[in-house]
Amino acid sequence: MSRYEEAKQIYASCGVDTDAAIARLKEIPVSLHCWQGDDVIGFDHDGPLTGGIQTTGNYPGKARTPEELIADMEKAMSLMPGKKKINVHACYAVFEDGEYADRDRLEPKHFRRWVELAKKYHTGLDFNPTFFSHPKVKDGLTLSSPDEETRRFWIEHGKACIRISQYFAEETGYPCVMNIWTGDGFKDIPADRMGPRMRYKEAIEEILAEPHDKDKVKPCCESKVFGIGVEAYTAGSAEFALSMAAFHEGCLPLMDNGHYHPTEYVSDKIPALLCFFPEIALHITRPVRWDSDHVVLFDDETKEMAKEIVRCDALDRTYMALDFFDAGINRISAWVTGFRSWQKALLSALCTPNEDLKKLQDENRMTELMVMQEEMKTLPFGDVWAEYCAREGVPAAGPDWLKEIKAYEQDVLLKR
Ligand code: RNT
Ligand code: ZN
Repeated sequence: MSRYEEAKQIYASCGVDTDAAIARLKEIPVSLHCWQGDDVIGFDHDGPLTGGIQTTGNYPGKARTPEELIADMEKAMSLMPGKKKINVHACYAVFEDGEYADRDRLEPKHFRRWVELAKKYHTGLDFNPTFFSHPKVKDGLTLSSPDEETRRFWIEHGKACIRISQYFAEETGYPCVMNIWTGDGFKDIPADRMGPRMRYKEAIEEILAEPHDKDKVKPCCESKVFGIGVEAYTAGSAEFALSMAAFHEGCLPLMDNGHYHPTEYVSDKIPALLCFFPEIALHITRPVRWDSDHVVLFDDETKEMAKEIVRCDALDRTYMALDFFDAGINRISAWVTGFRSWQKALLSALCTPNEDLKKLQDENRMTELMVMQEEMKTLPFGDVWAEYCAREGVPAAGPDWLKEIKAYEQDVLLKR
């Protein structure tokens, strides 16, 4: 018997059908963020990354052009099992020679290259207006700025992005999740906390009023607790973003698991939101002591988030996107490790006898529940993972795929 056959039997004795788990996982789209490949810089400006987010490290080989970024992304995708969507930020507009459009003037044609890429992989695109790294960010504010001209510029940017999202959905045939996140806030204690939030609210309302098909474009509002240099006040706080989504039909709440106090768990927030929202969105990251955006690993909280989505039967109403950026390691292995980790988390959740465990809870058999949950952790999961990778045509074991990336580093990245 092969290792997989043996593992399959062991799982079956716990009431888990590993073949069914593998088949289901293949169909779950996970959005891969383009911004891991170039440290969140994009192609429309020369300046640094701003907006309260930071990349650290200076590993060689960063992508500098659309061609390089797309080549790197394709290399990464070739080593990931599972269904990928591609997540693009507005600052990744691809201009023809001599062409340029500021963020308020962006058009679908500036993103044709991304549509081509999505079509090549028979997949969809997600989108993000870029409300940072731009001279029109005034005193750290965009949509919440008291300056009319500044606010107008960014509202026009948001509207342009709705049109581009609609174009993405129409071209690819997949809905486009469009996430609104700004770093708007203050370093020190403000005198007016409500004013910026009222302006932010009205600005988002204007953006949402841009005509779009609600089945095709899924606008989201992402909250945050604080950013670097913006420690005292964030306009788009948790309550703000959640209420925005709750009170505006068609607007989804987006939770990034780096955007809460370290003792809070997004795994616990997922089922809470699912009680109320038909659909929710996630940014999956790994916060180390703060919103550090480390590469996602197969760790406890990552597993717990995946478990909640699976056991709430919410795979079809949760839009999952990765959001991390590490400039201190090979960027392609960062992408691959993060994507594969989330795939492992989903597979492990699908290989859990959720109904049996729920029953133990409902019957208050908490001793058995604890014992069972612990026993599940040492089942031969690695063999099921290896089988999934084999069926998806990608290498299962780390050293194999890392070898490929090392060769690419020698041949391509180090020559940049
Ligand atoms: C920042 C947010 C946001 C960004 C991306 C690049 O803290 O998480 O989602 O990471 O838009
Ligand atoms: Zn995020």
